[in-house]
Amino acid sequence: MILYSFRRCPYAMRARMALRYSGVPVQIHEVSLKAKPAEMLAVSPKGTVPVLVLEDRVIDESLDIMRWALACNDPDGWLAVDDEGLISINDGVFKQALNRYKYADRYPEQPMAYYRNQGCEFLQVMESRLDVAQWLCGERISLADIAIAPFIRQFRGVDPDWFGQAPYPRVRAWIETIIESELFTSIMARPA
Ligand SMILES: N[C@@H](CCC(=O)N[C@@H](CS)C(=O)NCC(=O)O)C(=O)O
Repeated sequence: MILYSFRRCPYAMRARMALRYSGVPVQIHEVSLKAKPAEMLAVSPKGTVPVLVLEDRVIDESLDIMRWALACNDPDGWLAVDDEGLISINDGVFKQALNRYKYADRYPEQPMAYYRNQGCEFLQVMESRLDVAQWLCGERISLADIAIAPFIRQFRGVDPDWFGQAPYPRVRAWIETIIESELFTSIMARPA
């Protein structure tokens, strides 16, 4: 099985984490987004990563790849609780705010802080959840934590000083725990 991936893509990160956690063996093919391999485009013409090529089919949406991996093997019960609603807010309004915050010079209609404030609405939802439980959906880590974390990491990376003092201490601790985990560091390791 082959996973076409791009190391810094948050969608590819979530797919790599789920695949590694499940223990399903995959060969990772790092692609250049500027020169996507013809073999990848032949099986998935929409041209986004990640793309998982199975013997009998192709899965080219990151959440579908995660769910496929967890259906194969889910040792810690990441699917015991599911929160499609939270993940879709992340992938929708939050991701849009993140893009504008990160590339604010391309969206001069509003200042950078405006887009950051839009993203903070989601951080506030997360902070409230993490105030009452250790993870986003309760006392156990779940699909939502892993699906959302790469995007929060990007948000944090736009202005780490701001993030470090923003009123979201629980989100800060949560993202640090995930980023420092063996799972995350292993999927970010550069090939030797
Ligand atoms: N809905 C897709 C989105 C994937 C996506 O947008 N990936 C970006 C990289 S982060 C991509 O491949 N963009 C195409 C390009 O930059 O040419 C998924 O969840 O897999």
